[in-house]
Amino acid sequence: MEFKLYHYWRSSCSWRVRWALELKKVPYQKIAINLLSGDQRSAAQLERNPIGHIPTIEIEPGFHLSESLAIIEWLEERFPEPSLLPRDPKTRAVVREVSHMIAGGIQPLQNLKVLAAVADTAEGRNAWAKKWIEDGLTAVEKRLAPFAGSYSFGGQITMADLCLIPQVYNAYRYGVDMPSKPTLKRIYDTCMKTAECKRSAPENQPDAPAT
Ligand SMILES: N[C@@H](CCC(=O)N[C@@H](CS)C(=O)NCC(=O)O)C(=O)O
Repeated sequence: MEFKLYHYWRSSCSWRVRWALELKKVPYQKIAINLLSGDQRSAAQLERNPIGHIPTIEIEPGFHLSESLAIIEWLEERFPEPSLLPRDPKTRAVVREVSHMIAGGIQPLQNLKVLAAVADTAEGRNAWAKKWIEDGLTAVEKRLAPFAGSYSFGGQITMADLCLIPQVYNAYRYGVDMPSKPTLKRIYDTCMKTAECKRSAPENQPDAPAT
């Protein structure tokens, strides 16, 4: 049976999971949940994920899993190759640390429902998102510098890259200064050239608006 991924083209959390599925060559079907229309709060999506977020994956009829890092960890256990975690236990733990810094400490602050609650104007929402992405990525730059190679952790694409690249993509959207984060910028440029990253990128999703 093919997995069903409930996602949105521009959702950074969805991109993490799409990229993992591409890397592990797992076939899946994409079902668009339009965040701007509020589809994440439809009765059907709340049934799948009561907090009203995407991504959600259906791994067998009636069995859904949400939270991108839980989905990626499940994929890692179910489809171990290529691995998205290094073998060394300490480095493995730091991969998880950086993934959670982004998934727990940066992305939630720019969620649509948070932006709507913190400011009434697009200008105010953009300034808030930019401030917290800037703050968070400055910390990630510092934390990753000693570990980084072509990717966040040496020469292996890990779960940390799956979190980082969509976050840097959003940093560009909000006008965050990236030249001051040379490690992150280098990793972003390298990853964006890989086939799986490109295939899972927002603009290449069927629900992305035609340009
Ligand atoms: N911690 C969750 C966060 C999921 C999340 O915040 N998803 C966003 C899109 S990236 C969303 O559904 N937002 C809906 C909203 O703000 O109403 C994960 O990693 O999957």
